[in-house]
Amino acid sequence: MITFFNQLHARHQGKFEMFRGELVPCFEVPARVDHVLAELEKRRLGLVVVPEAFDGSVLLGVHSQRYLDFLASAWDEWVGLDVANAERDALPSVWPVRTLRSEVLPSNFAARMGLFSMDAGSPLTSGTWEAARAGADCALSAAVAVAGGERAAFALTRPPGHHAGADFFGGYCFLNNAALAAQQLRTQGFERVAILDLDYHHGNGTQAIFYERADVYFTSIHGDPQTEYPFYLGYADELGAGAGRDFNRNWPLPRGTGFDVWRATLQQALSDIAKFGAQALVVSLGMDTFVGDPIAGFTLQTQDYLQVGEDLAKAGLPTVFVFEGGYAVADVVFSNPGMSLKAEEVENF
Ligand code: SP5
Ligand code: ZN
Repeated sequence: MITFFNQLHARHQGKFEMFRGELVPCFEVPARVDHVLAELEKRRLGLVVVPEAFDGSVLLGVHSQRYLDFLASAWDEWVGLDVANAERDALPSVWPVRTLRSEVLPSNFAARMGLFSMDAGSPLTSGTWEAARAGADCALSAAVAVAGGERAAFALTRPPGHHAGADFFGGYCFLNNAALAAQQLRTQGFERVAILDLDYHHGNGTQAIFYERADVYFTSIHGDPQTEYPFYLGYADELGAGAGRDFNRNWPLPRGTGFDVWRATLQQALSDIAKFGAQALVVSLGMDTFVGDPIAGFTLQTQDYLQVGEDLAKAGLPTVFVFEGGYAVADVVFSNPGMSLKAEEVENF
């Protein structure tokens, strides 16, 4: 399997996120993908390639112009407010919730930070835009490779993407890499594309982007949003709308769910993907389902991921894997012979 990786990911390096009234060190750190890369190279598990740089207009297939304009200029604006900001991450602190207007574009920077975000856990840093663009390039390149005949391609990216919507960031995500990959597959001739989101957290951004479309089926297995982030989306009654009715399916599972139940759910999701008639698959590959993950609540073990890989391979579809969450930094290591995945037993995070 070919892997796309760009070292520019490390340009996004948040310091703190808001948690229970204080700023705590970020969980989403550059070391996450560096560990995976080191293991891929050690085991010689296929080519690791730097992606081509795509034109910014490709992002408009998924994101709004005003959101992209904001992201591109946000850091300069932040430092423009106060040169001392160069040493600080930018975090939002005010949001246009119900009854407030979101179609107006305020000139105030803090107001736009809130307009274009969903939480205070996703710091915007000097290199966020550069890293996110490089990540999107990885996802797009993986889709191009699969469209060109590769059976599977892996976008080893960060920051992750599946919480990012058409016009907002959050959940550590800025550009929706899985959505961009799916859209690219559509553009290159696959009529029906399925997205299978295996991250512990519901992929609210991806769901919303395709919610009214029948050509991209979205399904997600995740911690029940009654208790788990992102809380406000990911319930079982979200089935799609308009032309997209019945092309969205969620599988919320309680915190503490183990592999037997999780795998039975995966079989159901894969069966629905087959019924949909998918011609290509995008897997939002969050590894925060691992038992040792510091911010999640499922209990999958290292050896379980080998079976996950087998189950996915049996689906028999050209597949783009896009890395999402997974915060047990030293444990989240993959082997990918023919798409199987493995989290290596190393010391606890
Ligand atoms: C891509 C992805 O996995 N995003 C997850 C975003 C989760 N954000 C909320 C994290 C809450 C952190 N809780 C810390 C608990 C420490 N004991
Ligand atoms: Zn996650």
